[in-house]
Amino acid sequence: MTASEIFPVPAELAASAHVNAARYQELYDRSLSDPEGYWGEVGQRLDWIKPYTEVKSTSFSGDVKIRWYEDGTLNVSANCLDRHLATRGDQVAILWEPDSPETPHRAITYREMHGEVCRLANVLKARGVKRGDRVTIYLPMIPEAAYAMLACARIGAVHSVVFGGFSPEALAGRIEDCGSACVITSDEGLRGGKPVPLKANADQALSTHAATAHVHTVLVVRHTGGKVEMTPGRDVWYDEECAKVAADCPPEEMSAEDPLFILYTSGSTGKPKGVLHSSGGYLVYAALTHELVFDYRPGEVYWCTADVGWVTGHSYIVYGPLANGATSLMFEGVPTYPDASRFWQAIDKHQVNIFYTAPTAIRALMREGDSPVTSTSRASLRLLGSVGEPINPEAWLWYHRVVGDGRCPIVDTWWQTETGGILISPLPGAMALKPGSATKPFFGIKPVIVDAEGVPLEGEAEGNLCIAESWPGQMRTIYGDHKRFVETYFSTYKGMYFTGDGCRRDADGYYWITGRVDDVVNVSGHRMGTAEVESALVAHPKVAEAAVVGYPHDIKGQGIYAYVTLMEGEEGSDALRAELAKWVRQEIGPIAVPDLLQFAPGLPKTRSGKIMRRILRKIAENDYANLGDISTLADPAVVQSLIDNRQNR
Ligand code: 6R9
Repeated sequence: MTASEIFPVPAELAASAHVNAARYQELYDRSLSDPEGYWGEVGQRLDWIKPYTEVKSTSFSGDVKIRWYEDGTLNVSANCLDRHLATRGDQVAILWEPDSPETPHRAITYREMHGEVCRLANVLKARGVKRGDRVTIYLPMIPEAAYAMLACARIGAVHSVVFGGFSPEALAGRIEDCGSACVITSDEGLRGGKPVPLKANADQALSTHAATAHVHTVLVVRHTGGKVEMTPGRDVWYDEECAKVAADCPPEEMSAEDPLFILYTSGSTGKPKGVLHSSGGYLVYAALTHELVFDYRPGEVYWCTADVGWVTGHSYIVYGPLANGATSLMFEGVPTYPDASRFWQAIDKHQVNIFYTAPTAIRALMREGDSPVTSTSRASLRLLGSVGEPINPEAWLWYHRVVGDGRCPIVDTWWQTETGGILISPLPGAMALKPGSATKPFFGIKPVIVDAEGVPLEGEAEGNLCIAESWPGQMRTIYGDHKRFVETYFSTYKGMYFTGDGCRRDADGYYWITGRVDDVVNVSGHRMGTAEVESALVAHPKVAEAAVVGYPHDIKGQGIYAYVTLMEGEEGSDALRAELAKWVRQEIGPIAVPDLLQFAPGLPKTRSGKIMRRILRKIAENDYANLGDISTLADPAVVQSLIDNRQNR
């Protein structure tokens, strides 16, 4: 199987990259043996108002305390903007590519962005927003989203970005949980040519939830010009308010440990958790990983396709790139609008050098065949990245061969909302690549694979992934619920951070994330990674995407239920079912063959592209009454269609 192929570091890259193999080993060893020394030096990449003298003060036991650069003070927005003005004030900070290629793009320089952020910071102050207050940002992918984040950082307010695709219900819950008194939104968003009624959603959230009555200000960006209702006193136009204030706003001096933002993320149980990140440690980690993992060089155009409502957008569209003085491309639209060539055309248009996207997008585009890609040049591309879920070797190889013309290394970056930045990933000048493996830990990261009893496993091993030592980008707590923080992450395996992911380490010390451990099925006593079965199914030429879950089975304990989306133009049939069963048997073995296989034209996905297996599990279990909250799905209608076509035999 080609998936076992190894892709060596291109010689030219080994010579020119920030980090080569020898340097990686040297720095990695040092970062573990002398974390104070290593992180103390690295922290100096930021501008501190008062330099830190204490680097690390962390404990994973008892009450769990995580503090980095504790006595230092800084301002995050000054680090992302002001300090670049003297050297690269006229360089583009944000390159904005709109939903439609017909709409003109925007190029905002560091100097312009500094003015925009200062004005907005002054507007927030004029509306009574103070240091420590929470501000909810509910915006589409427009530059104002980045301005809003940095304006909060400038005055010491804590932002909570809520993905523009979330429902009024979800928005209200998040406003309520953190008690934010100000919401920044826009008239409408635009995705794939369709308007998204953001202001109307915000109105609905605020009018139907009494617990949000403390919201005193809704700041509305004029984006599409769509008609909206304005509640006098509460609602004001962003442009009108910005015109009234000065374009200068001195940055607030913040402690390294003051919170920078809250970002809500779902766990396996309960309501979304407000993951809280710090100012100093978070920015050090986001900036360092952005520079080294993407081997970013001054002047390059870097494009991360994530949404700012997702942690990837926080760390790798806004904070990391801007702290590094990079040019960060922000895209408003979707990969398939107006057609499946959109990404590749935008790469040519803006001469993008580094491109970072998610496996779900890669698979969706792969399904459209090679010609939408090969009709473009992509000669500017140098490096590709992947994030969000395990990338199956089939998609990896296509991304490498077709999108990257076989010349661009792929960094498969494993991390989480909780980790703030990338923890396991190739450094492209240092690691040979194995398709489907996130390869090796970043500096300071000490992965530990444990068995079900929590016993650390050495060498080649498979088990649950924990991290033994803290790193500066780690979340500090769950907003308002430190007890839940300790219970969720530090009580399963004492003294270690538990990631919730399964992982295998091979003979070369490479890490392979096998998916959430809650997605593992046990068939007749055999442990089976659902991702493994999915990967096998997707490797079949007629399959575009697959999601696999376990369901109760009388004899085997658990059976395997597979939902399969076929390539455009393919028809589901019993013959194809049998063909796929045979295929999986060949790829992995008889224990991996799905017991039930349903052809599904669409899968339930969050707007960030993650398949919601929780829902698929319920459908597989015939438990339709307890589907839970489906409001966060990109297309809630797929759920009924899946139920209607459920397989029983
Ligand atoms: C950044 C982000 C975190 C979960 C994580 C894991 C999965 C992310 C991955 C990956 C395999 C990768 N995940 N990147 N699995 N390989 N390169 O996605 O954060 O939304 O919090 O999700 O996503 O299961 O635990 P978040």
